[in-house]
Amino acid sequence: MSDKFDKYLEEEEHFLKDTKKSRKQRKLKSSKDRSKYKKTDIQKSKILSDAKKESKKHLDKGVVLSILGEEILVSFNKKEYKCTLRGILKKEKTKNKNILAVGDIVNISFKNEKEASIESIDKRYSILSRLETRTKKQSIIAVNIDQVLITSSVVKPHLKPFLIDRYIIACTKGNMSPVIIINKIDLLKLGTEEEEKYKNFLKIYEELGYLILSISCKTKIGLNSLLNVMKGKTSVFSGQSGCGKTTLINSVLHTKFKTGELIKKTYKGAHITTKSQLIELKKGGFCVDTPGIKGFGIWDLEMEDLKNHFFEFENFAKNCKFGDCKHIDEPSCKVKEALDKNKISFLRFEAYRCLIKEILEKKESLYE
Ligand SMILES: Nc1nc2c(ncn2[C@@H]2O[C@H](COP(=O)(O)OP(=O)(O)O)[C@@H](O)[C@H]2O)c(=O)[nH]1
Ligand SMILES: [Mg+2]
Ligand SMILES: [Zn+2]
Repeated sequence: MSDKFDKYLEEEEHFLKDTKKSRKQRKLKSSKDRSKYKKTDIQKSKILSDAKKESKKHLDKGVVLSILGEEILVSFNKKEYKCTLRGILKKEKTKNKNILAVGDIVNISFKNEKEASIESIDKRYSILSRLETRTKKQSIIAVNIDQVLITSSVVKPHLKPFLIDRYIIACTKGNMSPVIIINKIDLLKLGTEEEEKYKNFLKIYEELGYLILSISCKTKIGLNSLLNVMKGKTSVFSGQSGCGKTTLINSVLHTKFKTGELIKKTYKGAHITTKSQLIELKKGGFCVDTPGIKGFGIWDLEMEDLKNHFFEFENFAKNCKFGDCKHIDEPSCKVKEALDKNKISFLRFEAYRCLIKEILEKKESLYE
């Protein structure tokens, strides 16, 4: 934190030096002999004068609704303002794309009826992020969120338990609670493989204690439960594109955001939602709609995250022969034994296997 602050300070000083042959500099020159002052003294006095400036300025707290390139929309008192970033934050943003995210609480000063300037950003209490696979960097989806509404569907697109596991891990890591939504249950046909898969999923994940809402926007099943879960909280709808996130929002909030027809061959959504946006609920709370992403990589996935997530393994894992057993091909592994006896679900174990492979491969590639 202090490193970051020093950096800000350096940059601001640089900024002053280069662009503002300002009052400040003239003052510095005209004062008797500043050279005897150490740099730290100058820094201190700068911090003080900045603090004074800040305290004179009246700032209001708003929340970031959306960010599209340079255009930042902030809500204050139920009104929207087009905002720009204060110089120093703007510089920081070119280096760190995640400096500002949807859901950030910002301190703003107004320019006029429609525009304001973001002077500073408050500390975040939760962060939903993912691994940007192309750049291998963290990409923040939204911040200051209470719960992630992990949205999936049946048939179009198919239910993908592995993807849901990934979202749950990201959610716990970022300090939010998960709610699993299975949409389009109107498409389930009795006796089909898809129905079997859905029932199996429900059984396993409900037993593990997750809250699951089965919904159909088409027949309006489960919409009231969803609204109740959303009331008074900040939620983010996240999940594969085409599973009905925007339709769910329109159905419960009576909004008219654009939804996508499915591209028939792949059953993938047409990526109609192009940016994340925060929407205010009339009865209190917010929700965020997010654009579809193809896969979901977990940012900074660690062994500890797997231990926490696959908590039902622990009862068996404590009796494995090796204390650091990864339950893959070690001898006398009690987790594998439990799997063979159906005491651990095959679905969960497979999800675990994929994720641990990811961690091990990443670690290996570090040694190359
Ligand atoms: N059959 C059925 N189709 C749905 C349901 N909910 C959404 N859809 C359709 O699924 C498609 C994708 O919806 P959209 O909300 O754009 O998905 P998003 O990409 O997750 O935001 C649209 O054609 C919707 O009409 C549902 O409950 N049942
Ligand atoms: Mg959408
Ligand atoms: Zn083991």
